[in-house]
Amino acid sequence: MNHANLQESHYDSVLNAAQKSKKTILFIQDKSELDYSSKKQTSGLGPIGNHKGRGIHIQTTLAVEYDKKNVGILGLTKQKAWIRENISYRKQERRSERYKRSTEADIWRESLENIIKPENSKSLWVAVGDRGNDIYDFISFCEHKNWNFLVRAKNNRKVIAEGKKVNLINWAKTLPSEVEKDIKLRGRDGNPAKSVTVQVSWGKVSILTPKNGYLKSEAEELDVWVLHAWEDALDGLEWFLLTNVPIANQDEALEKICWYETRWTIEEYHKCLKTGCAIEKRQLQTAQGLLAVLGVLGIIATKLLAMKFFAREHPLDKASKHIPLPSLHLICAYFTLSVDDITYGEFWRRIAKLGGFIGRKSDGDPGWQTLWKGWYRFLDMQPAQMP
Ligand SMILES: [Mn+2]
Repeated sequence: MNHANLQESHYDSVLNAAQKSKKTILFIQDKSELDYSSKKQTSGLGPIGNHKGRGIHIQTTLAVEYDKKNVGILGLTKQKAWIRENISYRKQERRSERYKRSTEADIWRESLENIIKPENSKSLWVAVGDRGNDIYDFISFCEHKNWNFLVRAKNNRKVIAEGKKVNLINWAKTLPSEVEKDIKLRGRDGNPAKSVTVQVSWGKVSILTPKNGYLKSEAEELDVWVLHAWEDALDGLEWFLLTNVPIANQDEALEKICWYETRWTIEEYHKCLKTGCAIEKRQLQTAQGLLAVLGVLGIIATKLLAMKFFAREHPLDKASKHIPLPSLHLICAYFTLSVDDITYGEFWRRIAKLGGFIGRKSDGDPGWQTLWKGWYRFLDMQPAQMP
């Protein structure tokens, strides 16, 4: 079994759930690297980072149900894992030749290719990505295949705005603020979480086919909206977002920003995969073995992520509504709690306690490591059951 065929049936069931949903579905993509530099005995790995480290590259597409109040994790519709080759083509290869070859930039587009939206579906499907996803070929693909997209702009590309040829970012900066929005920033690198207020403006532009000589497509003009969100502070938050979903008013502009705020779920997924299941600490002889392990753990990470989100958003729901009774009886017997009274939030904290979470008031939410450990202990308590 390899990574791809271990995950295939998971993709199918997630896609099935997305097709049945009536809510907006965000297909959030991002890249990450699994670092095995310290595992000298593992063969078959390739360069990562600045080519000094060794490991595996992954690109994950996470399907998320979105509405104004809640975010529901459905799971993966694609996860690609690959090992970069050691040799550098780039020296001998001409630029035009390089672009003929399938490159890592194509993965953003390829990740959407297996996702088919039924024609009678009334829900909105949107592909969401960060600055790495600001790729002309991706935008053009979305236009031609009727995919909605929302990506953070990186390139100050040539566009036509108000009948004039301008640079996208420069032009977007000239648009006056039309509305304000509060954005919650997660705590990062030891900094606490905080909320900031951003100004929001937007406008319509046409993207021109870049003239770099490598394009597979004919020259075309793609109509998109650019959204500028910025904090009035030195080094404050600033986003330039590109989307082909029309923006006609303030509400529609703010909604796009909410979608982009939801993008951090993919970062949380990769974090869960790395710190929770400690995938980078696995000792295996070959990279092929690691890829197969990723096939399984990559799916388990979506289940933990889904439960963590659910517990955060519905902490007071009765656990008996969502957790199979035999499992609930186990936890309640272990901690001497009442099966009828226990809430989903409490159930979840108890799982974390099994993994070593102490749970004093000052401890905040349990982290990925204790949740993952607790989940495994919990599964061990249930005879002959797999996740
Ligand atoms: Mn990224």
